[in-house]
Amino acid sequence: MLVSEGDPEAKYTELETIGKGGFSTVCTAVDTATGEEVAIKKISLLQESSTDLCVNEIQVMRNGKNANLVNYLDSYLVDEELWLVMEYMDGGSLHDVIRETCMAEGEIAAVSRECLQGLDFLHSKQVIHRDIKSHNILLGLDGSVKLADFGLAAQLTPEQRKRRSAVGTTYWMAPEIFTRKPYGPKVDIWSFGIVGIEMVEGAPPYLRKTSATVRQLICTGGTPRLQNPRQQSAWLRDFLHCCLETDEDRRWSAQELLQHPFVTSAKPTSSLMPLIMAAQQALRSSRALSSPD
Ligand code: 3AM
Repeated sequence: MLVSEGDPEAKYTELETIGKGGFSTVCTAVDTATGEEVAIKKISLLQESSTDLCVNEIQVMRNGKNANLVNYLDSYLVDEELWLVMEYMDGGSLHDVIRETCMAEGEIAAVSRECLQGLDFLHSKQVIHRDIKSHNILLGLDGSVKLADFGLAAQLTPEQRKRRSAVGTTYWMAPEIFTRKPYGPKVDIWSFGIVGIEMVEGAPPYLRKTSATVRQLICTGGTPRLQNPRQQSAWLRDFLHCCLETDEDRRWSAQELLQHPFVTSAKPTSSLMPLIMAAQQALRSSRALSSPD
């Protein structure tokens, strides 16, 4: 019931593979009828757990049409794979920008506003993303910023208003997940605070530590501190503090954070274009250097 009938290999002409994950491959393709470029995520269904992730991802994406979420287009069953067709984000990920460039505060604020708009939308539909990190924030060359990868998302219901299972990516996970407390949408806000630190410092806190140590530090270390706080404005520091409040009840919601002066003073998304282009250029150069043929 979730997938479309028909042969996607006739509808789309594949171009190139852009990435590989555990059980999935992402490639670019062109819709032969419209000429529109799309991304196709091909997920192997041979693993039972990947089937659950797929169903989850399709359900969230289908109901999640919003300017700050990667748009779902279609899905198909092809042999033992599920093909998820979505809009192609031609500017790479925020992780690429963080790795290859240095972001100014106005740019950090612009990315924050766009991501918080996406989170506000998801949370208004009682959906928790549960894997917010810079790798899952995709960019367009026009400066657009969208949340991606809904495989771990959870739909809350009136019967189940909180979740308990420990999922996510360690460095970005909120303390209440590790302490096994029932948790809600605010875990995404903590993770976005960690993305804020990535944008300032180039990496999440505790990156070089073992995962057991990271877990312990997140549970007991309080709000992670910036390495050189005096280099940032008071608004940015306060914004991060509001995201990284260890007490879930005191942590701000996406809606509240959209009113924070750091966010309301953000530059327009078009200001991100030079940064995104610079990151893409740097990545192309390093790829050319590592494979000169
Ligand atoms: O391997 P890297 O990090 O370069 O950003 C995603 C990741 O790239 C990219 O595919 C790789 C494997 O997940 N990706 C996923 N969805 C995408 C989309 N809709 C996408 N790139 C562009 N548009």
